[in-house]
Amino acid sequence: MALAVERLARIGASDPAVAGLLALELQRQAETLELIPSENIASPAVLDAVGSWLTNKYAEGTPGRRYYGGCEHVDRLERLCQERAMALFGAEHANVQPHCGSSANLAAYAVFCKPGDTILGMDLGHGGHLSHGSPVNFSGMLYHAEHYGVDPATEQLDYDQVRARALQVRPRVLMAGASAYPRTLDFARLAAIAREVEAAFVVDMAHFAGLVAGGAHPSPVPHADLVTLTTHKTLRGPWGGMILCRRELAARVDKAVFPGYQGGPLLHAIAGKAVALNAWSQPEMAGYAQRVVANAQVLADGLRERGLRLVSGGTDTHLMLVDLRPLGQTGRAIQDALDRVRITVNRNAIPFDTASRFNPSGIRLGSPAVTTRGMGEGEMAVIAELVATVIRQPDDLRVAETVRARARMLCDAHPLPY
Ligand code: DSN
Repeated sequence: MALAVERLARIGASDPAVAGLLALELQRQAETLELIPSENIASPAVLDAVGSWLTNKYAEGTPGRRYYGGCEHVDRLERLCQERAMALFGAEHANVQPHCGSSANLAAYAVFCKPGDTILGMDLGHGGHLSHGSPVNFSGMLYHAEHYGVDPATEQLDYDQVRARALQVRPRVLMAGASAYPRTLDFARLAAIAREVEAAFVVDMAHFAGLVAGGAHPSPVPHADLVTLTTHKTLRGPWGGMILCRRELAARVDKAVFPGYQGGPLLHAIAGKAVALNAWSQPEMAGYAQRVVANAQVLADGLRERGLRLVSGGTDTHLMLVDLRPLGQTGRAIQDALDRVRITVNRNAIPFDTASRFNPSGIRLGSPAVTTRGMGEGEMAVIAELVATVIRQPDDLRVAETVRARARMLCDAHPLPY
């Protein structure tokens, strides 16, 4: 914790209130098994890059075409980040400026659509994302959003149904990708559907970008017109977004990001993205991606062996959804019970859920953050046991005490890198 102590001392000298809250959050992270599948642990080098003096610089525009002076070094930095992204994912162009996944998605729609045009994405309740056309999100307000979902029997995508829906609604954009879908997607099949209905094919690979980077998941890049991603999930970078596309779309993508949706790029975040992308050139990162998937398998097996029902029966990726209805439990109660023992998950709707979004019928778990802490299959088997124990006895205080102590032992044996 030497790095963190030094940083906290510096912040504390100027602002003890903020330093105190940062210290508490650091302690929470250090002493918690983090199973939220969209979270991860950025390296100290990424944190240092994000916490740098690049936060002082304005650079609206793109490298070599800025609206501000003094951009010679940040131009090189942004180009370096773009080159690393293109090399890692085999893309012809990368825009590394999106502040987050949602702004990357909004820029993506703007490349192909006018307001009011039809977009077709996966239903949020079936695992999609707010920015894939939810009526409460700008994507659903600006565009005419239609949705496809999973098959009720398999809880997996039925590509014939997706095709039928696409033929019915004739979207300008077919959006694939999800935030709570535990299976890999057939990108070739989806691309063929998009071609058939003359839609642009966009893939949001925010959740599995790191798995693609490490070769543990099929890549959408050869199949899609445009790919969006976030950099803070499995990719292990700073909070942020990114867009990959073919060369001929580069100018339209760049214009959609700036001036379309954003002003000045967050150069400190771009520095962090560049550092994170560079880490993927190290051979051990492929091993990391494989371990994330293997660890998720062990977690899923352990939960199933203890009688829990997983949506779609399991996982191919880093995440899974547990259906709590057979146990008469709800997502909120189990999320809270796990919080009490310092295991963090998030409550989540499951396909065809009739419960409210605030207290849905499932929880979502994943392996990226604990894998980054160095936990392997042995630890995942223990975590499965702990999670299943709490799900079965959420209100038993003695059980909670034991589980909390065992979770803490795992955390202490695998400290944060700060
Ligand atoms: N809300 C994020 C998640 O947790 O999956 C996706 O943006």
